[in-house]
Amino acid sequence: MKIYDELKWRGLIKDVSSPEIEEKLNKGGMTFYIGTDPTGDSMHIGHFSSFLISKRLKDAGHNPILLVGGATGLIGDPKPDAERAMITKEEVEHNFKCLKKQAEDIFGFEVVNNYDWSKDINFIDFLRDYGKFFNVNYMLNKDIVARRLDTGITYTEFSYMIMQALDFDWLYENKNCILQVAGQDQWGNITAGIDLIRKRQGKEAYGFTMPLLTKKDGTKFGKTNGQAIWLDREKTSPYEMYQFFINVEDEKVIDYLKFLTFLSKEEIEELEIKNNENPHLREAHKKLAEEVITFLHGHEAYEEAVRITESLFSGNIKELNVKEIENAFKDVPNFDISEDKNLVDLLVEAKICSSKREAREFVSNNSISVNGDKINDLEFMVTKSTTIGDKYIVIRRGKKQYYLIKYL
Ligand code: 383
Repeated sequence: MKIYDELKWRGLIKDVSSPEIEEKLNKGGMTFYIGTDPTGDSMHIGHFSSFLISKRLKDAGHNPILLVGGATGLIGDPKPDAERAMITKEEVEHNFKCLKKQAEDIFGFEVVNNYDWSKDINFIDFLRDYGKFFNVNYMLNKDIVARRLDTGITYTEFSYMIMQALDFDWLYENKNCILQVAGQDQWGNITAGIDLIRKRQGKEAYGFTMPLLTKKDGTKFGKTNGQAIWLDREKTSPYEMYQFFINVEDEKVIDYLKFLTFLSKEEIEELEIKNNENPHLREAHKKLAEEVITFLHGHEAYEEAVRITESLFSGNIKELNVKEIENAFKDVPNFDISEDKNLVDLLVEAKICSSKREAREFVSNNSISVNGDKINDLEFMVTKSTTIGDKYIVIRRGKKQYYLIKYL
């Protein structure tokens, strides 16, 4: 399949600046760029779905540049709802370093910083050399600015599109970069760049956007309990990522496979049939988790995530090592002990039960398990030898309420 048809089939084309893009994409040989701002110290799944385009286009014979916006990060791309809080220069610098490393590690491409060419432009030159090409009326009509007029937008954020346009203009002139790619929220900024290049250099540049990934109800994809799914494994462990993908909506899993993996049309169509016929087997979900986690963190991390999941499911918690326990129970309530304890007392002290009476009841009812084993002995002692790896005791109350006890 030609690259343009493949991108279309995957649902990765939203707006295109010109019908010529199809032919240009299929031909290969274009230098293109995609950018991100250092507003945080890690990218998340939303960034990932767009940045993957760099690999897809590279495989089709184009030449990628990844931009991390050390300059634009200091200004802030206007959001539709409200002005951003300004972040400190130190923070932008720190985030920049993290994102640059992350982008290089994950995608393996050259990363450029727009601070390098923006920092020395003085205010007077800026207004003379760039400001003159921007009609205020044109700027006011850009979707994102228009949406902010009622609630207000500062001059700082209003100027953002000029900075991004200036980047495209600079990359065109200095790196022969003729295409910019991004998520659909960037359409206004991309067209601002194309227009600037046309006016200032008299050249034709191109751009296209991809749709944002959404859930069934149209809201943004990529969060659990309000928390983003980060690409940094210290922030979202491979196990957490596995849980996230295993639980995505059946109706959307095929879309996510198209967006987030390199599986072929045939492979995805086969998974689609399996998903329709036997959704409870979750084969499409499992493959999605496998592909993304292996791409980001390697095969070992993926296998560890599966092992944790299976151990929790079967109750074989003792099979897990200390690291896996820490991973699996990162977010459950925890409690430290430094001496042997009667289980009933521990259940009360660790607030797993609200009273001794309740604790005894739970234990007698077979509702408490320690490291996966049901304990119904009211005299049971939790000791060092109960621990996994000399450190942890996992208590489960009822079907799935977990608590982590650390024996200091
Ligand atoms: C800055 C300077 C440029 C080109 C791009 C930029 C960043 C851009 C932006 N991008 C988003 C971000 O940084 O704000 N103004 O979080 C997101 N991107 C990508 C994609 C996306 C966009 O990093 O749609 C989601 O991930 O384009 O929201 O010269």
